[in-house]
Amino acid sequence: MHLYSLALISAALVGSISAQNVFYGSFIHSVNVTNLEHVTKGVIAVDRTGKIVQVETNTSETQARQIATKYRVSLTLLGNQKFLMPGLIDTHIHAPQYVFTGSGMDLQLLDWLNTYTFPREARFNDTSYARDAYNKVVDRLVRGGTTAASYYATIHLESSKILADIVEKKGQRALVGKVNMDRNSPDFYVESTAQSLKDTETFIQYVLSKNNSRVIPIVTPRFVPSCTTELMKGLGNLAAKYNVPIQSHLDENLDEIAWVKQLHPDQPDYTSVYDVNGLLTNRTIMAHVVHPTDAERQLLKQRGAGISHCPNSNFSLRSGIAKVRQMLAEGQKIGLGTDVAGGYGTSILNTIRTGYFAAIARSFDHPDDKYLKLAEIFYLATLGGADVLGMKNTLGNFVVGKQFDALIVDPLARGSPIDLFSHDDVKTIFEKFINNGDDRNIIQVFVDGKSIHRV
Ligand SMILES: *[C@@H]1O[C@H](CO)[C@@H](O)[C@H](O)[C@H]1NC(C)=O
Ligand SMILES: *[C@@H]1O[C@H](CO)[C@@H](O)[C@H](O)[C@H]1NC(C)=O
Ligand SMILES: *[C@@H]1O[C@H](CO)[C@@H](O)[C@H](O)[C@H]1NC(C)=O
Ligand SMILES: *[C@@H]1O[C@H](CO)[C@@H](O)[C@H](O)[C@H]1NC(C)=O
Ligand SMILES: *[C@@H]1O[C@H](CO)[C@@H](O)[C@H](O)[C@H]1NC(C)=O
Ligand SMILES: CC(=O)N[C@H]1CO[C@H](CO)[C@@H](O)[C@@H]1O
Ligand SMILES: [Zn+2]
Repeated sequence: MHLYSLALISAALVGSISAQNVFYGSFIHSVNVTNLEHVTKGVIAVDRTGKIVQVETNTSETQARQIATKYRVSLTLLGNQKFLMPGLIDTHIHAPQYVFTGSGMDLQLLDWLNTYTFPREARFNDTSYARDAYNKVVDRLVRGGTTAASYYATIHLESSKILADIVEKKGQRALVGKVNMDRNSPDFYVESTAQSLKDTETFIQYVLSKNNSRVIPIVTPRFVPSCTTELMKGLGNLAAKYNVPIQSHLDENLDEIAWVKQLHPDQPDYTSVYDVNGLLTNRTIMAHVVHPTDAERQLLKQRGAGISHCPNSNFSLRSGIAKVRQMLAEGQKIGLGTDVAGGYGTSILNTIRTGYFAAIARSFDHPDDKYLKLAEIFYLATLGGADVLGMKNTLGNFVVGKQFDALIVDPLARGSPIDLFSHDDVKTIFEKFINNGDDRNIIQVFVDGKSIHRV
């Protein structure tokens, strides 16, 4: 192995590659959808811009020290129980709905929107209320290990800007969208088409002017029933003009699908309504996709759109269970979403567990859809999520050249819900954390190599 010779590498190389952090210990990450790699005695070196510059496996501590010396930094030893894993990715979350997360689970989608969601979101016309709520939700996500999220804000321009500011200040990575609604909405929570488009363009320009690669604007028509064709077309044009991503909801609930059919009898299906309005691109994220037809899945694949699987759907709002096994086999882009507050919590760890049970429940009714393995669910929560956010080449696992968005997990942290035994190896410890761990175990969170949270 060439590791010993590393110490001899000339100062010239050290000058060109610098690291600010070199970790030694265990790490776990997805190599691909089926291959979850558990590394012990691993080294990960991260440079000042947060880029991973070196990854080694099966290394002695002496060799690791030589690598750290090469970069002129001290070695961070993880020890026998702690491990590194990629940051978790939430591809679908409504930030304002955090204020009622975990309550109001008694209704199905359309009644739930009118009864709980719209009145709560309407309050975000008050910027001080918005600031308080958005500070809390972003803190909560970061503590739970969500390093990247795709947020819906509300229809309000000023509050949406505040969400983007807060994400930037706290160092999380996010897509942030001002929501658009110009029809079938209550009087107290609706915009005119012209105002909606104007505010969206202002919002996009505002976020782009930050010139911060971690905070990106995303065009966010709420869903077809709440957007006129004129608005959808205008939003499609804005997404193309500024080359920004798009997010919305698709095929979540059977009543919703029937409503879209009634609103757009000229289109063959729900997916096509987005498509003809320029809203289905390779930077689009569609949430749910529980009941797509074969033609809709083909169209999603053809356009390269991503799917946010929100497994909580069938359990919280009783919408149904997505065909994740089938869509993975088709090579669709899929990640996980909490769908706060249709989903009852902000935790991606919890969404992993719900996703696991959702797949098992589906396999009972559909024996051909084999339930998902831990490797597959973990992929959805990390590398798959990165793919959906359009960041697969820069995020999602520990590969040289990618950005270091990562968590240090300590199974023995203060108050830990996990106990360990002498026979627990790294694989077992990781599984215990995934199934029983929580934010007490996430002792440090990095985005772009920068520590944004430390217990
Ligand atoms: C996943 O990676 C492993 C080796 O690391 C490889 O054997 C396997 O074919 C890959 N699977 C897919 C679906 O790419
Ligand atoms: C790790 O290193 C040891 C000692 O050099 C060697 O025996 C072992 O085969 C290596 N394991 C892997 C997976 O490379
Ligand atoms: C904000 O919306 C609420 C609820 O619809 C309304 O009562 C209030 O007057 C609005 N406040 C402002 C400042 O527009
Ligand atoms: C945006 O940031 C990049 C990289 O940090 C920098 O090179 C560029 O000059 C910045 N552009 C503007 C318009 O500030
Ligand atoms: C996405 O689509 C754009 C424009 O249609 C194209 O230029 C780009 O290469 C595509 N990107 C990917 C990753 O397919
Ligand atoms: C609406 C819908 O598809 N609901 C499903 C939720 O999950 C259960 C268990 O798999 C199914 O029986 C329901 O049909
Ligand atoms: Zn949603």
